[in-house]
Amino acid sequence: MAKTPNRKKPKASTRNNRGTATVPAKSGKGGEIHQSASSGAATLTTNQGTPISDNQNSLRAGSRGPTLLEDFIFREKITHFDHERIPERIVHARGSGAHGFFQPYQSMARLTRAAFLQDPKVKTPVFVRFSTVAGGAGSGDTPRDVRGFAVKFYTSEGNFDLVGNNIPIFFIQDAIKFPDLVHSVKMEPDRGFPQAASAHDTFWDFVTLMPESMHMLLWAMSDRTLPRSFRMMEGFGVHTFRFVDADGKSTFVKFHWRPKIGAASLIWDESVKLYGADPDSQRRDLFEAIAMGDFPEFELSVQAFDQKTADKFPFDILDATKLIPEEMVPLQPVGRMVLDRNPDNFFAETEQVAFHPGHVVPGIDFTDDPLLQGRLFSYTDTQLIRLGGANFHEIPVNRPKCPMMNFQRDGVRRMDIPKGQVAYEPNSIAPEGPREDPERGFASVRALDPGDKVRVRSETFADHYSQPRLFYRSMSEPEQRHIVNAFTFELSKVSRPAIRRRMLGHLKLIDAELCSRVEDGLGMEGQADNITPARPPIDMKPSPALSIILKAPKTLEGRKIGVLVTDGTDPAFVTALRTAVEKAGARLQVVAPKIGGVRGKGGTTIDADHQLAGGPSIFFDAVVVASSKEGSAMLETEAAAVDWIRDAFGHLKVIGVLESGLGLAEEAGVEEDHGVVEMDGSKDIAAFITAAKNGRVWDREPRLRSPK
Ligand code: HDE
Repeated sequence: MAKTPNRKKPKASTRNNRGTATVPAKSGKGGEIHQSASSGAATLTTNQGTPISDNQNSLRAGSRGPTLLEDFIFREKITHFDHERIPERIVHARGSGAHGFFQPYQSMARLTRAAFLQDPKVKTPVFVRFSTVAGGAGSGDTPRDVRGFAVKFYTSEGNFDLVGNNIPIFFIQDAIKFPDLVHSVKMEPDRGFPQAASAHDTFWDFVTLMPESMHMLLWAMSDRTLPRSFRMMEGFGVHTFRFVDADGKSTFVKFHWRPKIGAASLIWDESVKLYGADPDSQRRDLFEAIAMGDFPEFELSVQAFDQKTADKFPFDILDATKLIPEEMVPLQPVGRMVLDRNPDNFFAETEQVAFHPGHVVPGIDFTDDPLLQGRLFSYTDTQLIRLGGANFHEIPVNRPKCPMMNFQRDGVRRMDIPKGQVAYEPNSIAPEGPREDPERGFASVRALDPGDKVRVRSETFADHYSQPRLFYRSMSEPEQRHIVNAFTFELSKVSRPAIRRRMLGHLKLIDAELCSRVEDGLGMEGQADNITPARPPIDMKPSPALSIILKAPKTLEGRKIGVLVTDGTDPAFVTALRTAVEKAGARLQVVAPKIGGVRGKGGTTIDADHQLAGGPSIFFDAVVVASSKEGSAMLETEAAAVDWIRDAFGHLKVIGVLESGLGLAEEAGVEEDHGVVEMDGSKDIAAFITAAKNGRVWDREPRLRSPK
């Protein structure tokens, strides 16, 4: 039997009674933590038993250069990881898709030769898949999680996939850490839970040992991971890419998507309740909006800059844990995407769509970001196992809509039937067959500056604290409160105090006030670890553009309003309310004690969209209590009705209350503030609409929950 290297038991002294191992560690050049097998821990090996010297860095040409194909350790690890789940996606398993089109505002020829960005008259078909990351395909839609924002452009020169997220940065700097990250956040392997949640020991154990993840953790604990709907979130390409013009000149670009109706988020208590009340809320929202003709629309912009500009930044543009504040490089609008058709079949399209950051077209190219370089390997590989073989490009949703011809042949589930005697090139037998096209063909930017073959993180990646500090300090007061709350909640679910102390130590480096607020929330004042940063943080100028609340438009477009009715409610009021709500671009839904509707004043039936217990106020952005006097009295002893109003108030929503419903509202604990609009019939509908356009009543929040 082969001898397993180093199977010694860890020394007793390396494990404390809380189960947190104190494994010896030292910092790499980029500030990443290396835990070593000295002092009795087992040696990490490949599946062939080869000892691994560095599990933090892939092999690359120079510390900032591209990853080398030779890296059998990285490839084995990633390949194994890619094949771990059949057939759901290992990450982003739960997603929702939509068809649509993209149209540029003007020609972008000065920056790129990409065919689909040349002519404002040309509409390019797209398929989009929005997703959560951590949960399985059957999990719910509203955990605290990053959202995927993947767009396939079927251009006239091939498919371009912009496989992004709703957060502009990422947890890790090197793709070799991705399997570790995902394993830490997924269900813990011995117990099979928690599903779709980061609030558990293994996630926080891992990320607190990865200082590079601090910036992403700040975003993950912010409102960004609780989007109100897929239609109301921003999207980002994350990595620095390149645009390449017709002369071969390249410009760095960062891709941004902005929702036309503005970004908006849920609040935590609401998302928890929504998870139970409607686990499909975001899938349903997207599907219904498109089915009703209220087409989601997003604007694509780029931040474009050259090497000289990049050299001036206090961070490395190849480091995916950093963003470029818009105040430093403004957004240039490129065009708009409209999602106007639901998939015909969820499995055939949404489940089988195969995105890949390596699907690029002439005019768009990569940089040497080590995260992007790793992704360029991973995505084809994962489709091979998920979609069963090399012919996944023939599945209708993946098939390019431009001519596609080459001499690749056969394989499992080949659909095309290629004709002719020739399956190679060059040939002299089939002169009409496809050949190279030096003019139109894809040409990689010649930017290679190969250094030594090293497994080293670039020193320019070592600042892990300045940008989380920038992010925290750029938030509005309510958003800062939510970040404090989220850290407090998540760390309270971590059973090992040592891990909590480690996270507090990182927070202290990010912002002392943030740290003490979280310490206070945990009841762990003064317990933050002392952590020495690889590089001391610097103060960057706050970027208000990073806040959702500070740039929220005053609008009801795409929102939903709920009205609570009972027998005796005035149908004319409901009709007038519907007209005003629809005029503001929103939808009105009627909630009644019974799904059969109510007998309104004068005997007219008012139809219901929801029965009370099945239509909680969590479904709506603002609500109106239009119960009659008798109806209100009856509902005062009905928990679902009291909760309906209490939750709307607790979730900081604007509440319109007809005089006849005031008693019920009081019973539910509603207190006067500028978000509670008392209504004396239809004449006050305009005042309600104006208040509701302002969105949530943020200054109500400190009255209701900590931190005050
Ligand atoms: Fe992905 N990622 N990823 N990812 N990713 C996948 O590909 C991977 C990363 C993103 O709706 C997988 O087809 C590695 C960053 C989206 O179908 C897999 C690394 C960003 C989607 C994979 C990353 C993303 C995926 C799983 C570290 C934002 C869903 C199924 C280098 C820019 C696309 C699949 C859809 C899916 C690998 C990091 C976005 C396993 C190795 C950073 C939106 O190939």
